[in-house]
Amino acid sequence: MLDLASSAGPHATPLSGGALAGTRIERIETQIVDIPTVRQHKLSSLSTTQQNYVLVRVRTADGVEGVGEAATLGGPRWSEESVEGIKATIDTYLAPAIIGMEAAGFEAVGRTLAEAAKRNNAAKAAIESALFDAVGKTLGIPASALLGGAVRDRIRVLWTLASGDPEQEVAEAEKKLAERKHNIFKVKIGAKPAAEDMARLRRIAAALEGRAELIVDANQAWSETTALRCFDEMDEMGIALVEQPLPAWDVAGMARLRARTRVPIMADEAIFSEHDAFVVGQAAAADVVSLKLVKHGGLLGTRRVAAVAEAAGIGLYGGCLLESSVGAAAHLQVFAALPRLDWHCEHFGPQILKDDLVTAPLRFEDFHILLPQGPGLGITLDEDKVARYARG
Ligand code: MUC
Ligand code: MG
Repeated sequence: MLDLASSAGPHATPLSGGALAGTRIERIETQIVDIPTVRQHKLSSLSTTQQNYVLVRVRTADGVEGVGEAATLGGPRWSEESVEGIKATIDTYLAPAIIGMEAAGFEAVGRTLAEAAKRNNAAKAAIESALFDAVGKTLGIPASALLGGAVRDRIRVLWTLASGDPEQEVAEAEKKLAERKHNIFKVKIGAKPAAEDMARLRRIAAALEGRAELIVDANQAWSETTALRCFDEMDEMGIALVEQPLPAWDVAGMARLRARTRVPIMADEAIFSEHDAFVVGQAAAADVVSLKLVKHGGLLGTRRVAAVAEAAGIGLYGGCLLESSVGAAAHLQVFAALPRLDWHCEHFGPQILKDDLVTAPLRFEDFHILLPQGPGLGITLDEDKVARYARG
């Protein structure tokens, strides 16, 4: 059997001829862009007023350019990757390893990237997104068609309340409801003592009662005892889902918590790889998983995690890291092709940015985000905007 990836290295044998004959990867370029947010976004361990991305452009032999994006949140504080590190890793290790390979050989490229660098999932995800964009454009089909085909053209989308000021948050939620953009809200908690967060949540829950659903994200902030106390209160308030209440490593704690509460638990930072999903599933430690390209290393990795989670009875939620329309579009392409996505998605990123990087930003309509139409990821970079927000 001819092995196309490992021994072949940078000049793997072409996988296919015909329409894909010209998808040999010729050039990969990276660029850091910084876009301010419309307000401060506060998580348990970080606060930010600008989003930082690495844009990746892959050019194929026949001149097609594919685009991908790696998002970070607050530098290397949400996960270990920063835009500076992502750019350096791609430029120095990942790009040279796959120049000359066929863009359409997604699995072969993925294996070569895995050999070139451990983890670095956001960096790998941005490259893979650009490959899907380039191949989709080459064939004139959406990336979702390369993943089995879309089963939905829109996804219910929630908004995150994260200023930390409950009065501002109620006003923000009211505006989103009135605009019919969002009627599920995720409240970011964990930056303050739990009692203060519970009071804040009560205020928001009372104001929106009967008109919106609420979920919360503690971003690993709590101990098991704090979580137990809060879960009872949140159950009373009707909170629909609690995301990552305990540190990512505390899978056993999540399982104990889950056994003692009626409020469903979502794993976010606890599940990066499909192996993590297997461990969490085996421990019965979560009801739902938040899927993100930056965690799973790309569209194919996201599908692998989704498959393992589903096999363990864990529901799927379309997570984000406040991507621009570029990164959000890549997520929507894979989310649209998942047979089930029971817990909706949170790709509000393009709406929290003061500006976007594409000529036609993603559309939000009637509490849904729409899958962009068109080949590849379905978006086109606005080069003026890219130049305006490019670092340096
Ligand atoms: C996270 O932990 O879920 C996604 C939405 C948000 O407000 O923060 C991010 C990261
Ligand atoms: Mg989260």
